[in-house]
Amino acid sequence: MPNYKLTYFNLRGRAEIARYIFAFSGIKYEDNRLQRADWLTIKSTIPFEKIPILEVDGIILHQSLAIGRFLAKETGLAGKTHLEQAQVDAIVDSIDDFISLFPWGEEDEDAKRAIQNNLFSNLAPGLLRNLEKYLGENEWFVGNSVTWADFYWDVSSSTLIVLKPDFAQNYPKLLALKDRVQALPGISEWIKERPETVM
Ligand SMILES: N[C@@H](CCC(=O)N[C@@H](CS)C(=O)NCC(=O)O)C(=O)O
Repeated sequence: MPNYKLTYFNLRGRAEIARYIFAFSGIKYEDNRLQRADWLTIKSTIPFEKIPILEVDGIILHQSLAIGRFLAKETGLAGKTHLEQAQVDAIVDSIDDFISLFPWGEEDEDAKRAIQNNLFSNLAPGLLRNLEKYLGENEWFVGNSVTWADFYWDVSSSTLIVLKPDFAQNYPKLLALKDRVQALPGISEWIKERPETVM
């Protein structure tokens, strides 16, 4: 088993997808959570100067979804065939397109709230409707077993629910999928034991 070190802030954010995969798969890793001051001193030493990064036996991977996809492939959570993998990736990307529109770094609180409100009012319903339709009566988004797309829905929607508690309230199938993910072995324990952070 390689030596894994995941570096991010003390947040769920863009590292939580990797942490879910580690938790579900029972893989040990170092969960390195940086204070902002420490980050500023090491930022310039990191390729592409953004976190999360995952060190795999000392090789640095960046981009949370590249990290997630790599870990999913290593652990059988990426989809069973190339076709399923493309379906899984497309769900992850559809969710990420929306998440990436949020002004996470905006310091003007009024401007931030206005952009968020616009996204929740105008774009969220379409995404949620499409995700719920895609899931249909199935247990998981793709194929007949859980994949990291299901994990990504849970971690992403949990952050969005912090910003807007009723974000997914009209989508019972998507809420039930969150419950199924959160009840999975490894993940349910992780949710209880992880550091408590707002995001
Ligand atoms: N698309 C990248 C985004 C990486 C990113 O923007 N990371 C932020 C934290 S979520 C960061 O490093 N911020 C600190 C900085 O830019 O100095 C990913 O998914 O990993």
